[in-house]
Amino acid sequence: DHFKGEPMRHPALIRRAEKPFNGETPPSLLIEKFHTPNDVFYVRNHLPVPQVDAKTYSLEIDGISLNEVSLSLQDIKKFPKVSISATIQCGGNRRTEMGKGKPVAGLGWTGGAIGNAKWTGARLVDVLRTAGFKPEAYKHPEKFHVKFDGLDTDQSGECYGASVPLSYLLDGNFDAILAYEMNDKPIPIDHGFPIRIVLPGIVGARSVKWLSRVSISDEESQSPWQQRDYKVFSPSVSLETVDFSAAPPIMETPVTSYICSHDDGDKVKKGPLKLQGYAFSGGGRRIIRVEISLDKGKSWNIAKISDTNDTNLENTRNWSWVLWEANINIQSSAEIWVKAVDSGYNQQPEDFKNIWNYRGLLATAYHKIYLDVLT
Ligand code: MTE
Ligand code: MO
Repeated sequence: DHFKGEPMRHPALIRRAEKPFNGETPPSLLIEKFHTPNDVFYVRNHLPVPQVDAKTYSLEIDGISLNEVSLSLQDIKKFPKVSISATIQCGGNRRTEMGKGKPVAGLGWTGGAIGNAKWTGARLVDVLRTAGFKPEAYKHPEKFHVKFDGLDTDQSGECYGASVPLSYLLDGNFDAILAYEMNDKPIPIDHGFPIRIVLPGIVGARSVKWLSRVSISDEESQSPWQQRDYKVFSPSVSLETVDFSAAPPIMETPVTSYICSHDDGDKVKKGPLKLQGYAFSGGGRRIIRVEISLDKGKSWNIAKISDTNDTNLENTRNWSWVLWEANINIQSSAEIWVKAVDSGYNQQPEDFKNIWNYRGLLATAYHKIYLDVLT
């Protein structure tokens, strides 16, 4: 059994698959804290969890214009210690809603395949410098890719892998962290112990856990999660007709928002009601506004959004979600809509119709729930 060494999981996680393990955070727990507690942070594994011994762990660095270097966990801890606050979200978050109109393929996540944490470790660029990394060595950075391999492998020995264009790393406002702490504790096994790369503002699939190798290459990672999954195609493309080379892998993610305090179909009392949830946008864009409608968009209430409170951390951009709350007055049963606006003035689509894709990825339409008012 390739799964016999799996860690214990918190009973509150909503289990979506067992082998490999996948569990989402109940939305009601997401709104309790700005930093999601480690033990209830969603888990998205594609393969069995690898057994890693921190004493013998080593990270290999190699590739174009780099010297081959091998670093122990102790070596990595000697680099300047940096902490950032960043949200990680699965590309499949909210897939269930997209699948309501027309079925989609993939794990049935509701809105809990997302979490926000304080990540602490070494900056990737600092570590790469020990392998001789010099930005000037790459004349056309968009032609190079930074590839990440995990220690988790399938039965044929193929590991989980992902890559990002080198241009992300050369951007001085991008915080790529080789994290060994999550919320001030060693990274839990399920989240990549002893080292995971955290690539903030980018779809969760690229933040490789149990990191074994970083390379600079003139091609993308050839892993199926880079080449086939985690790409978004036109609504008219199906698994039968898809040309995987026709779309790039998802990187920065679009603006989204979610109501966490209530479920679709909940019964509530007539009168004042507090709604709560989260909103997030990728690429380091801030959430500037969250709006609630009780009348299908005829009028909107502005929600109060949390301070992202990152002043003690070393974020170069806003990589974290906001938690929001809105005090409404509900007089009769209604559909409640939420939408968010980010600092690029991007807004969510009103419904899933024209963003539907057969894998159910980037399901970022307005979140709509029906509340039944007791009379
Ligand atoms: N890294 C490895 N090595 N193996 C994986 O299966 N899953 C990816 C990413 N990194 C994965 C991985 C995906 S799709 C997501 S959404 C995030 O990890 C989930 O991170 P989490 O389990 O810490 O929440
Ligand atoms: Mo994911």
